Amino acid sequence: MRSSRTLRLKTRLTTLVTGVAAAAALLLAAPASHAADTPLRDLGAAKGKIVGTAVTGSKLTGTYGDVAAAQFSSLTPGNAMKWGSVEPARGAFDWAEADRIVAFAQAHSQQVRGHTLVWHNQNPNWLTNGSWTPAQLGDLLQNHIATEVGRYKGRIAAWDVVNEAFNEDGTYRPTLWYNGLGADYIANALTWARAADPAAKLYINDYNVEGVNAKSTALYNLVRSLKQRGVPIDGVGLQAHLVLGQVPATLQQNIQRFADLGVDVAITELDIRMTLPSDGAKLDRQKADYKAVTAACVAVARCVNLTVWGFTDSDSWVEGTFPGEGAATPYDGNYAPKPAYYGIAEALGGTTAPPPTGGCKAVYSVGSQWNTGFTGNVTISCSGASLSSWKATWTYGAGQQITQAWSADCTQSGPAVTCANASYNGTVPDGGSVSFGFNANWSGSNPAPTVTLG
Ligand code: 9MR
Repeated sequence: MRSSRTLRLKTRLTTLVTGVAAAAALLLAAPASHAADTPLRDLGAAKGKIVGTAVTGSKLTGTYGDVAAAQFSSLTPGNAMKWGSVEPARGAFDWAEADRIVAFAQAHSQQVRGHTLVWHNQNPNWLTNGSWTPAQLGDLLQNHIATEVGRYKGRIAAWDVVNEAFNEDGTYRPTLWYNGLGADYIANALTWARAADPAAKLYINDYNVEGVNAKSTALYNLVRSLKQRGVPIDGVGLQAHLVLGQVPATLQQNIQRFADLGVDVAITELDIRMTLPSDGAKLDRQKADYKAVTAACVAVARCVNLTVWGFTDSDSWVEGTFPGEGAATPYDGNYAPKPAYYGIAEALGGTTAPPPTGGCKAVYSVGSQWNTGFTGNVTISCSGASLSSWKATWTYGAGQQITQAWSADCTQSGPAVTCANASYNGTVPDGGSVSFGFNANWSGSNPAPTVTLG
């Protein structure tokens, strides 16, 4: 415990240093830096809430890993623990990505939400194409749960045991499981999961159950009856894949009614999509929506976890699934926090003002660094403003020397660097961003310069 705490502190320190580099930004409209903002995980802790994100295991390095570790106190594997991922061929298991996420979480003092054991999607072909008697199907499911939950026993805070069991009208979804085993596949799955890891909290998870409606009422009735029967059920997951401007008015009331049944509630897969392209007004609306969802969770003591389904727009399922929609997460594709991020922070009691609207800014960061060289990146982003051409300038304070640049025309004279847009990337639209990169030499120290945008 002590060593993982130390590790986390070290990581946080690294993140802080990176954050200081990221703060080397100049805002055209108003100078402000947010490097000292309290991370979401700490704001959440002060309110008794875990703040999580879905992650892709292979991406947990560099800036993606830094942000995931610094900001979130819980990770959910986006795909890595699904049956099709862990047992693609019968009896041949692949735990690599799931193990990696669990190890990362342990190293950064984060919880893991296991996702998901019983679902109608992302099952292996050998399972879905097989023909099974009910007894065989029940055995397969029991073994799957015992194997996966058993493997991670003691390391998973909560399991989404059953995922998406209902139709929109509140009837049971006809799936492999329901059709083969009847509605009690749910109670059995919960019982088997409890046997495999008595300490893990066991959830039923679904979408379109955020407000009070036919589907959430069916879920409510199921949880009530499971509790009455003594079936182990600890929580309800409200996925919250929402559309801009459509946070259900009954969200808090709905969370409360589940809490009143004596179960925990988690917002498990929050994202709020908009029609692309994004612009300042939509991003502000999205901020208000994220803030409203977070506030509803904050208002109910038993709402224990608020998890976003990917923290960056570069790691979101939305654009691939809803053509023309996207920008659904709290960070843009270049890891710059969007207004939505500050919506979450404010609802968790954060006091730092959001980035000023009506401006463009340039953020300098060091990607990788080795003994003599490093790769740098500058991201120019606009909100409530736009650019048709740009020039970023800075002065190196420790003799750094650029050797090669891409996506910009860079010249260096002594310590003075000037980088102008290339022919194809002068336009930075409202709500958009442009990045360029470079390789450079350094020795002794490599302090981040302040970038001026002109
Ligand atoms: O984010 C997941 C995406 O990468 C997969 O392609 C998709 C396949 O169905 O599943 C996504 O995650 C889903 C989650 O497991 C359950 N709720 C809905 C999520 C978005 O589809």
